[in-house]
Amino acid sequence: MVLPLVPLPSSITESTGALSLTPATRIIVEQGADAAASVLADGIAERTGLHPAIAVDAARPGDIVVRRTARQSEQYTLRVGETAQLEGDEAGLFYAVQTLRQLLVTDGEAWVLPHAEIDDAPRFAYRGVMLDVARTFFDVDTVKAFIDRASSLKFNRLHLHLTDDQGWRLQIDSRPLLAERSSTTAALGRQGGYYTKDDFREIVRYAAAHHMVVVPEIDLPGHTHAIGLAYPEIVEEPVMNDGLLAQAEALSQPLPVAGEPYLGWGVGHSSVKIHDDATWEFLRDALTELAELTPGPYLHVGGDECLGTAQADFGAFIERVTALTIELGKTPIAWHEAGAAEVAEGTIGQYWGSTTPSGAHADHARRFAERGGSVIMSPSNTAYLDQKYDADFPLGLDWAALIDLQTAYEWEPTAIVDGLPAEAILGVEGPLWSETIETLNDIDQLIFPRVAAIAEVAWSPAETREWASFRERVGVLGAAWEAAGWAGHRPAEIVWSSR
Ligand code: TNX
Repeated sequence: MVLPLVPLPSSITESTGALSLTPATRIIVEQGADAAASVLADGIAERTGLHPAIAVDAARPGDIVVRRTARQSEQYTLRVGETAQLEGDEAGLFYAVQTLRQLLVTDGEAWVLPHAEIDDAPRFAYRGVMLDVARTFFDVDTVKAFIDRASSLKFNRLHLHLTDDQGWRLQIDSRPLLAERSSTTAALGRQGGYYTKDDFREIVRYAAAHHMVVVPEIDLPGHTHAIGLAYPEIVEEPVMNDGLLAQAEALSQPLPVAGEPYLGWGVGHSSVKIHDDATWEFLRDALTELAELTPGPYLHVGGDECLGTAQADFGAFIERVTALTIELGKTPIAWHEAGAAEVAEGTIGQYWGSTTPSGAHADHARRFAERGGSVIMSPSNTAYLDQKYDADFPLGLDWAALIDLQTAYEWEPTAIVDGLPAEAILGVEGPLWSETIETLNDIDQLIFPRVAAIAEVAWSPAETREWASFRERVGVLGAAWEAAGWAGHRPAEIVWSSR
């Protein structure tokens, strides 16, 4: 049977035989590998029901040895023979553990690890998933569940889309009305909510324990209608656009009205007042508190879909907000439209155009590299986790594409924007927008199995990626997801094995 490893490691050498797990199996910890040992013990217990003891001792045949070494970060090796040996730095060991969990197979009676030698390291430094907690608010436990899923596939960035027209989801002490008023609703009249600062710290802590860095986004200057429920003086009157009007009519959704909660999901109608001092006092306060709460290096400042804003005003805003972010000690990230402006040096762009760029999208993406920054690739017709698999799929939108698993898999991040040097591609992210989803089960339906495809694009060497191989591996890995309670979609593209 094929080894169900996703993302595919850089190098695998299989040999015959297998190490059997028994109640006597121990985890031997060497050189401060305690964290990885306990993650491994939990993972084995969850999958097999066995509870290996953790010990500091000489290894005996059948033991699993976890050894921390000063390898390059995120690299690891895994050797399964008479014993199993895991080596890496802290992040590398965490990934070695994820690989070992995927290797666990049952022959009907016992749980075994097939003999193999694996050497592995990621292709891209930034391997992200995004969760939109603005259109639907997801509580801390759901965010943790999302982290469990993503980290098992070696994603290392959790982008939280914390604010949008429908709601503001983070407590800001200097602007208490955001939590009190701007957070109370969500799209389609769903219940709102927000994270207290302690909630947010808990998400950051849990993410870090899973080697994921939180990338918080305050979407600006558009997608800001909700701010106007609390601080109307800094938000412009809504400006309608044809797309919004047509969509509102087709879906019988309300239009945005200043000062009232916006329950539709049309875009492009809102903006903060770009030239007012009060706006910048607000932004300085909010972004300062966010920067203090965020140990990671990035703040995402949005920049998408400002359809009612004059280009010169948009440019002035982006220039100033990216400079402010740097002043606060963080690296700004912005959606690719911001590349039309003089972004601060080092700003990272997030490309969400098509795999065949239209209009000025490619120019915008290149601009980040020209200004000493880099680009995260999230092409909406392959990497968007919120798009439907097929026309009949009950969840998801379809404006970018219908994205089946093969489409989510077969794209190459370096082949999209001509003239963007490969070194300027920081990585890959799969965004999950939440207009049409409400529950963890809905999340699972949209992300599994496609999030595995994005994981492999982000992690595995380009020359080893092959749909036929991925298809087979996912078909076997599905059983492990099911055992974990991750009830994803089961498209007919895959032959799903039952074990
Ligand atoms: C476009 S992608 C948006 C979001 C929507 C999403 C739905 C991007 C930067 N903006 O506001 O939620 O489409 O697919």
